[in-house]
Amino acid sequence: MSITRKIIESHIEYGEFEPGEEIAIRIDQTLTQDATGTMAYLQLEALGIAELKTELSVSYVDHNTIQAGFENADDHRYLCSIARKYGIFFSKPGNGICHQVHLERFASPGKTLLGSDSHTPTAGGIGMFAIGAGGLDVAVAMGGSPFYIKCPKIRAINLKGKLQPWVTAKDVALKVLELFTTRGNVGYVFEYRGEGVKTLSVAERATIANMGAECGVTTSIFPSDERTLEFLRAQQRAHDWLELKAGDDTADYESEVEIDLNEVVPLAACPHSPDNIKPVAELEGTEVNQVCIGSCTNSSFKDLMTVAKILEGNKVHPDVELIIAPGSRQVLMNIARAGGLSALIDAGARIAECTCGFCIGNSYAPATDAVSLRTSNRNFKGRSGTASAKVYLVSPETAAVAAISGKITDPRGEEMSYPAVEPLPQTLYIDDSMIIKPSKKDMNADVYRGPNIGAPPSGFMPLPESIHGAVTIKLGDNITTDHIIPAGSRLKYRSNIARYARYVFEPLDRCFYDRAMENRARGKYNIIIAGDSYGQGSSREHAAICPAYLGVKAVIAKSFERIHMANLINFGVLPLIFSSHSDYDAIDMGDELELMAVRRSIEDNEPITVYDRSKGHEFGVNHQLTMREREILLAGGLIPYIRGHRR
Ligand code: MIC
Ligand code: SF4
Repeated sequence: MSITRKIIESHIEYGEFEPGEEIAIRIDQTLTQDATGTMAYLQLEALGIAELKTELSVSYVDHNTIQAGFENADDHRYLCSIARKYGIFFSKPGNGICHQVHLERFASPGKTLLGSDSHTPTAGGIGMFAIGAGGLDVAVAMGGSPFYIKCPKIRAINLKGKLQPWVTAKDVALKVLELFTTRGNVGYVFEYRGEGVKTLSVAERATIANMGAECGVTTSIFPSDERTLEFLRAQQRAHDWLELKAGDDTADYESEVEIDLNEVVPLAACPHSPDNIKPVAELEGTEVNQVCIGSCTNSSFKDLMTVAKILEGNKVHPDVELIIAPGSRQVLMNIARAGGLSALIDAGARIAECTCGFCIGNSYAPATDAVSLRTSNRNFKGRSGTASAKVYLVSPETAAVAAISGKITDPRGEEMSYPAVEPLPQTLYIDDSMIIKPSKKDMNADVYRGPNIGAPPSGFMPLPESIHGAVTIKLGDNITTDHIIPAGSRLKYRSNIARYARYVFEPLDRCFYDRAMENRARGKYNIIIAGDSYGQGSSREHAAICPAYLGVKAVIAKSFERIHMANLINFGVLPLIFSSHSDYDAIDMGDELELMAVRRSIEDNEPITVYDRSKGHEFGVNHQLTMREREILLAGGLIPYIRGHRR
């Protein structure tokens, strides 16, 4: 059996292992981060969940840590008090990025993890079946309900050979993106196997699993072997180890590809998409203004020690600013003990907190038109906080070399020999004092709610018989959730829907909010038209909640990404698919649409007829909804659906 199948079959609570069919799996662990977590816990409370049923749940604070104003701090206090009430581990701000800390301290091979962040599959590096989801789905899983997904198709990625000096796991992740792009991978698991796997440490595997999120897969997973045991031993968690390997029979795999690690070269994802891949050699000479090293993709001990060794005895180029955000306090403490931190400071790096920071665009935004080289995983236009910036995603090695030379440089041309740093120090220093352990749940504990803590979404209405609305915006392909609802400086409103909703589509069309409100005031629904791969990127359910709050009732697109589609359904917004792409071409912004007998069509699992009143023509739209999803939509969303089932 494949590893994927082994874990799914040992956790299945509904359905059978049949790719494409709906299944529900038991969730052993959950994680939340603050930017999605406040809403997740507000919904947990609203659902009246009194007790957590998971083996372990952790609440991290790593995204919203700027604290320019009371809002972030209010959220942190709310999260801390909720953790105490429910018996959840609470990782304080500054302790690190959720995925890095979870890998170090909690992730276990063979178990399932559901996280309210799209990079939750990072834990696939340790052999965990780890999936990203919206906060509401995570809240429901904390209450003990299984998680529903389409049983994945499995693509085997066979690794052979060994990476050459200066070529890294990040280059493998970028190679995978070059092969499979950011679209067309919905419903897949990328399962890594082959001789090459054992040449990679857990941190390197985690880097590759992390960026599977950019392909849009359900998750990525590696075997659990001797290298995994090595990692867990260093973390003093050998007891969490279990061997996990796939059999020789490849019948479970829908397809197989081979990557020869010897052949991989340093790569870069060029502006403005993680799949716009070019060899670094082709970009040589491009002037660089900013270099940012860190994020949940590349901030392990090895990553940062390698950077430190490259920078040792050098200075950051006068025209470059170098920002380094260690992935966790454990990494920071260990590079400090190993002398790496002083090498970074000596070279002239700006040392940032162990948080997401630059990656989410809430700090260290580049200058106008600047070229920024980053080791993070997303370079969508404007995500850095500067719309005109050009962001390239590269390995820490390529980033460090550019920080010295001031130009994009193929690191293989370096005179120095490759600093082959061990994955972890001889003795790993571990101190969990910034993780507050739940003593035991205290349902009477006070929950702190400052003025930034709004109410969770409410007022859900069952799906109407028909929908009369206007096309409020017409979009192209590859619209990301960063386009739908920006993070960066707007992040602090995550727990305040009415306020945050003002920024829906802000990066694309600043008038969307006014138009949507006007339609809503006139009793008309808002309808979004989009191209392929709508909702790429993050798991933020605000990209569904905020449009729903503005009266968006349907998105008609050529195709959807998994997590966003699930979030739309959870908040009662219909994700509909054009039957014919020429209908997309015919439609314009402002067109008045009538989705006729929509309720009945959803009940009967039939296509829906749309009448474009402005153009005077009809067209058909489909959906790819399971029975449960149709029931959720009929009820008006997951919360009313759950309440209905309790009655
Ligand atoms: C991201 O990398 O885009 C985020 C910020 O981590 C998101 C979560 C969020 O929007 O809060 C993600 O990846 O899910
Ligand atoms: Fe944080 Fe960036 Fe990772 Fe998202 S991708 S969890 S913002 S470091």
